[in-house]
Amino acid sequence: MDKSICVIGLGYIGLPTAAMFATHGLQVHGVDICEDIIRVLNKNGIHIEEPGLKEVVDEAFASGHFTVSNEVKLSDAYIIAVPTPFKKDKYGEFDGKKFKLSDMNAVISATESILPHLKKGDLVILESTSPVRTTIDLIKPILEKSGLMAGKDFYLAYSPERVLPGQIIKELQENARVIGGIDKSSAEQGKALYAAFVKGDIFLTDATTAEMVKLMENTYRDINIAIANEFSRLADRFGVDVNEAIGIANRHPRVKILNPGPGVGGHCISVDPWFFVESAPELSNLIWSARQVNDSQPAFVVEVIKRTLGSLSGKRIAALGLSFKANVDDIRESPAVEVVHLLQNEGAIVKAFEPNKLSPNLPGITTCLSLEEAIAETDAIIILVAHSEFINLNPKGLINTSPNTKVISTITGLIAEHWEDVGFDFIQIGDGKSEKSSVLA
Ligand code: SAJ
Repeated sequence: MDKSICVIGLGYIGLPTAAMFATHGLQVHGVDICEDIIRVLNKNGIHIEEPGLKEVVDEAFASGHFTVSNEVKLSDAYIIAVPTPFKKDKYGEFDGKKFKLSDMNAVISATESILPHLKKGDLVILESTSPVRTTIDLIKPILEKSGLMAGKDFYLAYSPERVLPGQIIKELQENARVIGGIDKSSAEQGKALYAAFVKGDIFLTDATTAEMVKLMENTYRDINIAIANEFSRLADRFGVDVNEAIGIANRHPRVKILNPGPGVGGHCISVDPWFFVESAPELSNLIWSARQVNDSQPAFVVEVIKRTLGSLSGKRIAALGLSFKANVDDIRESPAVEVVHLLQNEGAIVKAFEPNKLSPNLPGITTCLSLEEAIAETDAIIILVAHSEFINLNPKGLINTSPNTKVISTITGLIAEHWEDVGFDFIQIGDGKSEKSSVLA
């Protein structure tokens, strides 16, 4: 295929997608409004920590098929991959309860930036996760301001990204992809484009179904994590070790409970279910409740820490991990950051360490450049993210740096005995040890 593509938004999805097209022979122009991102990329740097991404971006530039700038360029296809966060200062309300609202400003500006270039035969694809009906009700009318008609003069489709941060390069190629067209030809044009690098199956449907599919996937996961988190609270109440109980329950052939943790973060699962609530609050009770459980999990973690340490005022705490999940550098909507803020609100003196982002821009949070610096002279070490570095920690090597320190883990994967054997007081959130109401006590 000899089409030229403009990818608008060079974030966690746009950059790998653009680079992937370029390394598969298409002429790609990447656009981002952030001048720093363009400067870094043009200097052979990269602004995102993601395994294998730097190599693909280097290869894309070396091929001569990839350019980047702040301006949209005349192309045959346009892919919109900009963020759809929620509004920070405005909420919806239903039945006396507040819900979060999507902020579609970036999608609107990206779509408007295509307008001066749009010509007959072009293909426009929205990748950003969006409320159901966005393609038809928001994107189509904006593009038709050009005087061209969607479906008649140009093709328009929705194709959500479905890749897992940490495995983006592999999943971009191997995952099944859904392409929803505003008509059949738009979906087929989308398929012809993505077939350049997608090895997984490509399913064609209409745009609104594709939007619903994407929201259903992330909402399903959110609800499943919420039940795991709720089980951790119940186990805590009953003096049961939640991970042992989950391990046994999961031996049932039709049960697969996920891992409880400090909460749900990132730019996807903690945001997308709200798009359903926003559009139909009267129909989304379960989805709404799951969001509330996951959003309040950091407060539960801090409750357990308080029970373990007593008053947190003046307590010195090392917080290990700040990213929203294991082995990524992304701190957006991170429950680990929320835990640190809540500890500080209780008067704790927190030193944080994030191995994948040594100096994150987090005003008010003290970060350390090494693990040793973070854990020196502390009353407690709180493990907030299941980074491989932390899972593979050797407790023997730490006991001298931090004697008399309690270790509180919010993640699954650390083995209590390894810590206890060398003298640490080890508590796992949901292990039922910090609550004295155990049925066995
Ligand atoms: N988490 C738990 N317990 C678990 C699994 C995850 O607490 O058992 C937490 C993580 O620590 C993290 C959050 O949930 O804070 C979300 O992490 P995740 O790995 O479940 O998902 P994301 O946000 O990295 O990526 C999701 C994926 N969606 C699904 O798995 C249905 C990915 O495929 C999507 O492309 C991505 O959202 C997206 O961009 O929408």
